[in-house]
Amino acid sequence: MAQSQDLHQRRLAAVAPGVSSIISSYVDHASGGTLSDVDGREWIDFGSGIAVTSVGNAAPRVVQAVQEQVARFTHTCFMVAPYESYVAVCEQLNALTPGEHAKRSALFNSGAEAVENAVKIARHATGRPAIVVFDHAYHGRTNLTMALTAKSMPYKHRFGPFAGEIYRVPMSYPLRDGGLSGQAAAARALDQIEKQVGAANVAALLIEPIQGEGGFVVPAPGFLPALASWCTANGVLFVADEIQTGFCRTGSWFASEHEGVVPDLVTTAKGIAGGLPLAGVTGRAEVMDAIHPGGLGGTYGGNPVACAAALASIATMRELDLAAAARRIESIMVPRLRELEDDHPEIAEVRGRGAMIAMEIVSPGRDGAGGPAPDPDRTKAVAAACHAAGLLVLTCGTYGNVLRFLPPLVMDDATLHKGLDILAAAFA
Ligand code: PLZ
Repeated sequence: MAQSQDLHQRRLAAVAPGVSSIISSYVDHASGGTLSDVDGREWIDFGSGIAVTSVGNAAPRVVQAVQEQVARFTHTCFMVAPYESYVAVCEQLNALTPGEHAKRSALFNSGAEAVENAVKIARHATGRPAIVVFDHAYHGRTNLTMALTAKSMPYKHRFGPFAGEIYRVPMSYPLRDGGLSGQAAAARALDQIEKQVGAANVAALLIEPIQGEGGFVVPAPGFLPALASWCTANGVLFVADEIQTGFCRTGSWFASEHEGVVPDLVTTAKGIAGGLPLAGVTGRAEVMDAIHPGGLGGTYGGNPVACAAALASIATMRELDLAAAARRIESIMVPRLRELEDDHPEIAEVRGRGAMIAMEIVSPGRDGAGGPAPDPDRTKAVAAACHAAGLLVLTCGTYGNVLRFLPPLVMDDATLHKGLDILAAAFA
């Protein structure tokens, strides 16, 4: 820890404390499933930099593409002088996102920026003001996306006032809603929208097909299709925020596919570019074409180095079939986590899909809403024990009581098992 400790002292003097880190070791280099810190210690990576390095860290193809691009040109601004790779990334997005209809895409820098632009596009194209979001949602930290995000601490606390015309309705959360069916949970949400907002005022319904920061909440089957068909019937755009779930993470290119849902707009980021900052909005051609030239953009959106990394990442996903790799990770991880669940009553549920798997930790008794009482302290303690033993895990959830696992999709089975051994020991 010697070098990390020195770096930490420099950090305390130089870096704003509002930006915090999960571990206090400083990274030197990283690869397909491990991070190595400046003191020579190796960490098994069950976080992928929050679902970003799906193709691995410093993935060979990405490294080569970035090196070639950075030597050709680093930036022109696509709005000033365009280049092929931006167009090629949009072609890939249009081909890979759900639905066979004509599509167009636009590129940005971060997930929050993509979500902001999806809202701009939806409002402009429909001429309506209201955006509907869900309990436990996470969509970013900018002013508009803070309004869309549900959780106050740490994301919104004293950062308001927030943007208007955002309405929040109940999510389908089987562990905490008495196991409502997808149809019943959708009816509950839609009834609120109709009574409290009015369908004719709604531009878009924005939802993560599996919620990320909110707790890896997998809605009951039928919930997403019921919402999507209500949207179609009411001229409301169904916007899938696939920023965390997209690009093979859940065992298919996009999580919407598991329920046969075809969104009108899709936001992407994270896994798209192997760690370089890139994000996209992809949508029906008639929706995207509604925006006047010059209405969308930004200096860096679709930067050529990030686009080169995205094309190499997507090629890697195809070549190595990383959707199948995510399903293989699920088939190894879930049975082992269920064994733990059998031995530890504090594990209320193992859930998720592909390489996006979580465990919700509770204590005996019920919370105010009648669900199992969340145990954020034990969750933190298990995560800390994992970190002490060299396994990097993340927590999430509105109640801070969910341990989540997001390994790179290229992680080999031996490393995966080693990580799960550390987790089991941490529970013991
Ligand atoms: N939408 C579904 O998961 C980012 C953020 C962690 P940015 N999630 C990790 C944190 O504490 O800041 C995310 C997401 C979904 C949007 C975003 C926002 O993406 O690239 O972080 O802006």
